[in-house]
Amino acid sequence: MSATTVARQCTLCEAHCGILVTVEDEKVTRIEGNPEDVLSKGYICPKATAMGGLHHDPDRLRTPVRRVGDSFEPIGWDEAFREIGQRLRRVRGEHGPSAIGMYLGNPAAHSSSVIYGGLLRAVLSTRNFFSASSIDQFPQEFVAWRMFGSNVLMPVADIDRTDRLVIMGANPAVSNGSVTTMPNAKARIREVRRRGKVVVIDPRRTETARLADEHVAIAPGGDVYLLLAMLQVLVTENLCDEAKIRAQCTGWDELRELVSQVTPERVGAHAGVDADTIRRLAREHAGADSAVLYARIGVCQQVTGTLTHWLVNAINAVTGNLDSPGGQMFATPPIDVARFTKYLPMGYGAWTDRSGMYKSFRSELPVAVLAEEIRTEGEGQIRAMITYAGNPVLSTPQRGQLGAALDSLDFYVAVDMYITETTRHADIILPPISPLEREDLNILFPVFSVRNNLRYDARVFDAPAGGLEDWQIMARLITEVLPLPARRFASRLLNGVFEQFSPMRLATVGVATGPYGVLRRGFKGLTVAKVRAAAGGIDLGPLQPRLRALIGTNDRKVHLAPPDFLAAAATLLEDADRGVALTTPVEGYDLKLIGRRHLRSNNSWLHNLPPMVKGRDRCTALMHPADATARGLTDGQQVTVSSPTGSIVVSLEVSDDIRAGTIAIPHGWGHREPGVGWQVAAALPGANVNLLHDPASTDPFSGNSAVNNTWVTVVAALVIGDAVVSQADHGSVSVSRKG
Ligand SMILES: Nc1nc2c(c(=O)[nH]1)N[C@H]1C(S)=C(S)[C@@H](COP(=O)(O)OP(=O)(O)OC[C@H]3O[C@@H](n4cnc5c(=O)[nH]c(N)nc54)[C@H](O)[C@@H]3O)O[C@H]1N2
Ligand SMILES: Nc1nc2c(c(=O)[nH]1)N[C@H]1C(S)=C(S)[C@@H](COP(=O)(O)OP(=O)(O)OC[C@H]3O[C@@H](n4cnc5c(=O)[nH]c(N)nc54)[C@H](O)[C@@H]3O)O[C@H]1N2
Ligand code: SF4
Ligand SMILES: [Mo]
Repeated sequence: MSATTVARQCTLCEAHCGILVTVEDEKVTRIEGNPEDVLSKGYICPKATAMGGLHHDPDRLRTPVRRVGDSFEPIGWDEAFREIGQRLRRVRGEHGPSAIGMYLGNPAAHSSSVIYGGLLRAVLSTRNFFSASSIDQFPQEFVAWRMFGSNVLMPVADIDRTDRLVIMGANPAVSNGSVTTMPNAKARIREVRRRGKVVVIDPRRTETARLADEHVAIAPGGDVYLLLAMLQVLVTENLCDEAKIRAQCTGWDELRELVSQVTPERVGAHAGVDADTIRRLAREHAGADSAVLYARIGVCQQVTGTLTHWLVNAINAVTGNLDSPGGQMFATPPIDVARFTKYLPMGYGAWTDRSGMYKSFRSELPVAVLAEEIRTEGEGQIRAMITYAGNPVLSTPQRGQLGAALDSLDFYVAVDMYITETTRHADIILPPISPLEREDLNILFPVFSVRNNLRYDARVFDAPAGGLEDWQIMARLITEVLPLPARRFASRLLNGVFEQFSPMRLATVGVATGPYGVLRRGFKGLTVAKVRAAAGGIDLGPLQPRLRALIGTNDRKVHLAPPDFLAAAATLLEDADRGVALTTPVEGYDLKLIGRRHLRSNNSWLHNLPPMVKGRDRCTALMHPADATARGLTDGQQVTVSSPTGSIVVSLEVSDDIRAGTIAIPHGWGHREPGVGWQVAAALPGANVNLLHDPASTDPFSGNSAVNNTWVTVVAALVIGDAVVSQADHGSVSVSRKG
């Protein structure tokens, strides 16, 4: 058999690295980096080969399945959609549109099918829409909306041109960048070092920190104090770009007043960073020709998520680094999403969850209340669910209640290719075809890329007969939930119409009418046909200053000092002066738990592929030697980690890479539930760290889950013979074999 090689992208994470996939005899035999890819230039990480592994994984579902008792049996697509339609319509008829909830997970954003996911959400018009965004970038979107007038205007760090890169709460050497798409972040960081300086602010000496010139091991949760004090130094030492600020921003006087008394000496101890370092960080940021402070989920998943990202943007703005090369910029993507979305209402507080604690933001509710909204009886209760490409049982804090909540539903349909900890509770699971069987255009991530670009995904395998893509599944769900007269006839008609409007076709129109498109630039302009023909995509140049064109605030200025942000910061400072800081331990708990990502893992769903899990256990608690010694604990030992919310057992990894007083455990593990289809993952299950996080711990502005904000204790796990006895899973004692 001859081999064929196809160029496309790895769609596992935001980097979307260009890959060359070689197929022999219907088998993927090699996956390499594509040197012609305009953004990744040949780089891939070890996860790229998982694209082949996923395709061939025997545990991946290839047909819809229906629950029968405790197991699933295959059913046909038509039968599945008919049943789903009947049951969803019944729930809505009896209880109204909000009785159907929907959760959209992370991989949905990695294909253009997400357009149809959005359409389904609109057609459902439910108040109970949730997504992984509310345990991820919600604070950044919230800040973008309040400062720049649109949630899409999350600025990109122009790292390829900056002279100074300060990374706060992100580990791009492992994650390859997020909300700043930067495949091969390591090489880009090395380039910044050649031009200038790289600083990493992180409680752990991460893979990124090892590449940097300087590592500041901040106390978890201390960033807000550090940033306020940096601003104080910038203001009192007159290090700000006054002319640019006056031209670009409003709120400068209010911001200055807030920070004027926040000296590094006053708050340094709360940040866990000494005053001299804070002063130097501020002076160096102002002194560099260009500088960018780039922050991501380490500081999003905090009760101060919104405040921290506000201060990050403010520091970049007041030092003259907003909307200029080497600073924070906005991309010019081929489909200029930010141009139209700035007119969309954010619907902030248009409704709340039923407890009244959480406001809707961009017309969705924080995932932190998902289980509660299913469990709490009465008017407005969720009685049916649709999940699309998400695993919230593992990926979100729900006090371990979400599985049982999903079981209690009248009906639950999951769109996923695996029987996971979440989808195992479904009545029907609808699997899309494998990513290698779909053709696509990367339309979302050029909005956040470090260079303007457009890249295409060719099919490696023909779509199997009868297989559906996610968007086709979404389209069929839409026709089932629409109130149609003469249903059978009308839905057939509508399905025919949808088939003509594939996301690829829609994108073709979007690109043609976009900033580089043929409609604007004539025959030399960009078309999808040209991108298809270019095996590594098309580079559209470096980021350009364009805030004036994009800004959506009423006065077309950057809002440096939203009054509610000022008030919240003032309260934090008063509390800190009283000795109650976010870094002060709570009674009975003495270690701060943070998260950690690994290069061969991607949230919860690559643990079923042997090459991704080989080697030693990675679901460990990382602890500083001083903390281990103080507790009489040793490396490799099984320990019980407990918070007021729950406890789990993991093995201990002792290392001075982590700041004393802090421990780090990765999320996405805990493949222990019965009936899950992941056979490889079940053999090396790890533990679900989200059982430790209190769902009520959230950023008060956006409702984002504050999973880097949990105080815990760690003790030796009780071991009897070769079994570990743990108080895990909310008090129920469980016994499992060691190792
Ligand atoms: N404690 C803690 N929790 C966290 C985080 C943390 O740092 N700490 N990080 C959070 C973040 S940033 C995120 S993004 C979330 C992720 O949270 P989720 O999006 O809820 O979960 P994933 O683990 O990404 O699960 C993705 C699911 O989609 C399925 N899938 C994969 N590809 C496709 C596809 O093409 N189509 C369909 N239909 N299904 C597909 C997979 O089989 C898997 O079941 O986790 C969050 N949870
Ligand atoms: N290999 C791999 N790559 C991935 C993913 C994956 O699971 N695995 N997930 C993808 C997804 S969905 C996302 S959203 C991105 C996320 O990409 P990143 O934002 O880079 O995420 P993390 O690697 O979790 O880095 C967060 C860092 O914040 C630090 N941190 C924790 N608490 C604090 C704090 O209080 N202050 C400061 N300053 N730092 C703190 C942690 O130690 C950690 O190093 O990665 C994407 N890429
Ligand atoms: S960084 Fe790795 S997982 Fe992410 S797109 Fe590139 S190869 Fe795929
Ligand atoms: Mo994420």
